[in-house]
Amino acid sequence: MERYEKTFLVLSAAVLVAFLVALAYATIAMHIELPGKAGVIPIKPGQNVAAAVLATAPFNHPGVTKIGPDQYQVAIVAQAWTYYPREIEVPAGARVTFVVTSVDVTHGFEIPGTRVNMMLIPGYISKLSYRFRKPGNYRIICHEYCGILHHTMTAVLRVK
Ligand SMILES: [Cu+2]
Repeated sequence: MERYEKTFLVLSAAVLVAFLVALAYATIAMHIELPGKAGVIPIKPGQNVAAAVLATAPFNHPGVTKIGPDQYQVAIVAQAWTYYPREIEVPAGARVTFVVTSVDVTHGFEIPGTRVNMMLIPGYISKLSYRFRKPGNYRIICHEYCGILHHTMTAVLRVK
């Protein structure tokens, strides 16, 4: 075997092992994973995803709901190239649980400067809780390329 061939094989194997370690670290240590079974929109045979999403609570009435003392649920529907609703208001310091889904293609849901960062897959429900301690306007952005107007896909979260 050529010396270079051997080096190439060893390097290839090392890169593969490095990727597997990174994948294991992301799933086991950082808990980055796809939404589980609990977060699926029930779709009837012949029904399209958009109709199913809009017929399923809480997405039939998206928006902010007080679910407990100092706890709020924010239901959001993502669609190329906007979010419903586009303006959300929550009190500072409260625990905010985002329940988000997409009606068409894969979208993103990120609030820069926080750990709020989810992928929205059509028919799946993405859920994440966060406490906004600092009042201000937070921009919600789509960070999964979703078409020609992807860069315009934003919403505003006002923390008062
Ligand atoms: Cu996008």
